Parts: sequence; C-alpha cells; structure tokens
Amino acid sequence: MPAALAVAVPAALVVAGPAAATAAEPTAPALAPPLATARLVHSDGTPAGLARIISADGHAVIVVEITGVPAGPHGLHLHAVGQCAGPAFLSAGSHLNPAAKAHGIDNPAGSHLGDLPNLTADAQGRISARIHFAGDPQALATALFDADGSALVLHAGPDDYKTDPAGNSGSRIVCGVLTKG
Ligand SMILES: [Cu+2]
Ligand SMILES: [Zn+2]
Repeated sequence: MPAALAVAVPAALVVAGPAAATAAEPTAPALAPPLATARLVHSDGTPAGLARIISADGHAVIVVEITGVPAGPHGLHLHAVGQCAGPAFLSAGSHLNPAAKAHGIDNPAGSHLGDLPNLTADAQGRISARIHFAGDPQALATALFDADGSALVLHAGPDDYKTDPAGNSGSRIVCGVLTKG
C-alpha cells in the first residue's frame, strides 16, 4: 500500500467571519496558489508586465516583472482601489492604508500597508524584483480584496519613504488591478 498522504489543513484556511467568503477552491494543491495577480499596463494602456503575490514560508512575496519604463529608481505601492484608468491612473486612489497611518517606512508616524521599496529599472527599462512583505499574508489578502479591490502602481520617480501622503514619487506610470489567484 502507498504511504498515506496525510496533509494537514493549513490553519489559514480555518477562518471565521467575513474572511470565510474567500475560501479556497476545493481542489487546492499542496503548494499554496498565488494570492493575487496583476497584469500591468503603461499609461497608454499597452502591456507593461506582470506582478504576482505569492505566499512562501508564511510570508507574502511580491514578484514583479516590468518592461518599458525609464531607467532608474521608481516608487512602488499598493493602492487602495482596483481601477487603472489611464493615463494618470488616479482611479487607483491613495495608498492601501487600512490602519490609517501616514506615508513612509522612514516616517515616525508611518507607514501605509501599501508602502513598498523602490525598484530600479536597468538601462533597458526592465525591472525584475521579489519583495518580501512583512506581515501576515492572509491579512494582506483581506486588505487587498476589500469591496473596492486594490492596484499595484509604479511611479515616475523614487519614493523618499517619508513625505506624506505618497513619498514625492511623481506621476503614476504603470498600474495593474490585483485579482485573486
Ligand atoms: Cu503609488
Ligand atoms: Zn504610502
């Protein structure tokens, strides 16, 4: 007889209250599926790449691949509304901020849940990055998939990590609506 494949039910799936509405599909594989995916677009609507949020070793990891942006550093944030209407992407709202903090990881009164590290595009305008997100992946997923959703946004300039509300990172040049899975 084959060895029993005793797979414990992850505690994260045993949830109560509103989060139960996000129950995993019954055929969930042993490896955790992506928490979220975003197809990224430039301000003119052309494809800019892909972002995925995965759960690895109990942490959320944001995997980002972007092409066609100016070389150099760019601010990156999770924004509070899942709408990417170009060219300005103002429809994505402000930074994801369920705890009502100020902006910036270097701000004593910060930071937003959606504040992420700057990413640097190479000379060919490409970004390839993995960002380890502090905090509980399921709490993040709950915040991402609230009633109005959320978006990942890349800015023209770098985030100074302290200036409220958006780190002086300039215009929004890439946007993607986060969808489940
Ligand atoms: Cu932003
Ligand atoms: Zn922020």
